[in-house]
Amino acid sequence: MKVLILGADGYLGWPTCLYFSQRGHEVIAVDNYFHRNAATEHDCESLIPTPDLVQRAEIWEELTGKKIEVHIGDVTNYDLLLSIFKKHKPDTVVHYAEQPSAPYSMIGQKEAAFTLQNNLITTLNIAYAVKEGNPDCHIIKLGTMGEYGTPNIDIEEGWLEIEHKGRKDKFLFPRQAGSLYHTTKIQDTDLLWFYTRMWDLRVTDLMQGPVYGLSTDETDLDKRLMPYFHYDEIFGTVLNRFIVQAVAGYPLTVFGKGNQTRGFLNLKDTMQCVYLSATQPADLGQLRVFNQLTESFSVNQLAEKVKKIGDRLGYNVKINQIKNPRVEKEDHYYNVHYTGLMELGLKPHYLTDEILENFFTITGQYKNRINKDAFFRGISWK
Ligand code: USQ
Repeated sequence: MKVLILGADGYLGWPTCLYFSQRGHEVIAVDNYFHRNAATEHDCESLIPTPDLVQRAEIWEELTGKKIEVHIGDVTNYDLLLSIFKKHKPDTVVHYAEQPSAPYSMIGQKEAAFTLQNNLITTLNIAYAVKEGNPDCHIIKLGTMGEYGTPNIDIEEGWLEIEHKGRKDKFLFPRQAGSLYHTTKIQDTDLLWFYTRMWDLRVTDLMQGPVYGLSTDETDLDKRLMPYFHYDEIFGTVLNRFIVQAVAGYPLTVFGKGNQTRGFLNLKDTMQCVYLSATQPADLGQLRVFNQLTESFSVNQLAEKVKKIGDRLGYNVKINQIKNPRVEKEDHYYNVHYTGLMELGLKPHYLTDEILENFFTITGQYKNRINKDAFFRGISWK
């Protein structure tokens, strides 16, 4: 398979490049270094020293003899994207080329405008590049569980059959986002659904929950191959932040009551989900939606788990409930259906004590690089 990975330098993008390359597929990697530049601008660099994408591809080739072709460029530039599509004719495109942070999208007008423009134009360009460059190409888009919000009914896998005044039809599950970033993910699902109906695209939309971890079989080969790992308030996800906070001796930042519940998954399982979707693609004219999570936890449950293992390792972990800077329900119903990826063959790595211990061990090696000022800046939703 030829796989085009857009947003290849990011936390998920780079391990995905390695995962496909290791399994013998031809990988073309594209990134514009948005998140590196934003991390420098906001003083929240990766915990782990991370060579740039070109250097990492060279390191990978030295170690394995496998080549990843890198293009540094912006997917909002349609001519660039189309030329890549025409040159490589990918079988699959994996779309990570979005501004991925809810807090970033809520900083102010400039960041909101960037998020809206970047996330919608990249998605639009991909739909056009597939149509004009290789109409058979399977689009795998990273969506988010946050598109559904926290409704007071079960969350189905993408679609909902509705009976209204004696008639039935099937619709995308109702969505109500909790940040501008999540709103753009709803909008890009809508864009792809529109063009799937118009042009018979084949699309898989992976509605992913917050990811944790910094280790895959491929990134473990060499420290220089590890993912760009955020623990800061802007780009870090909650469990990744809690582990680094515990290592730094900083009280865990539980927002509000901490009963907010989300569906989580290990970084290794993101790799599996994307790979299983690519090797068993959607049909032409199908928007296939999978809910991408392996288990649900409240923020409090995560904090307790981190404290238990951290204390056992001698970190004396404190938990601090702070005023929630976000606007979100702190007590809510949460029951998600997610059987589709299991049916494709997903074998989950659940959040065991052993996985947490291993996470502490790796993170502890970078303790002297932790910037405590990045943990909390109070980016407010109001
Ligand atoms: N939270 C805390 N303390 C923190 C950080 C977060 O209590 O220090 C809480 C938040 O208030 C929220 C929950 O933890 O209730 C999850 O927050 P998060 O920062 O881990 O995740 P979120 O902002 O929702 O976004 C992340 C990724 C995004 C992805 C999304 C999946 O950055 O790209 O789409 O997870 S989901 O949350 O299911 O929408």
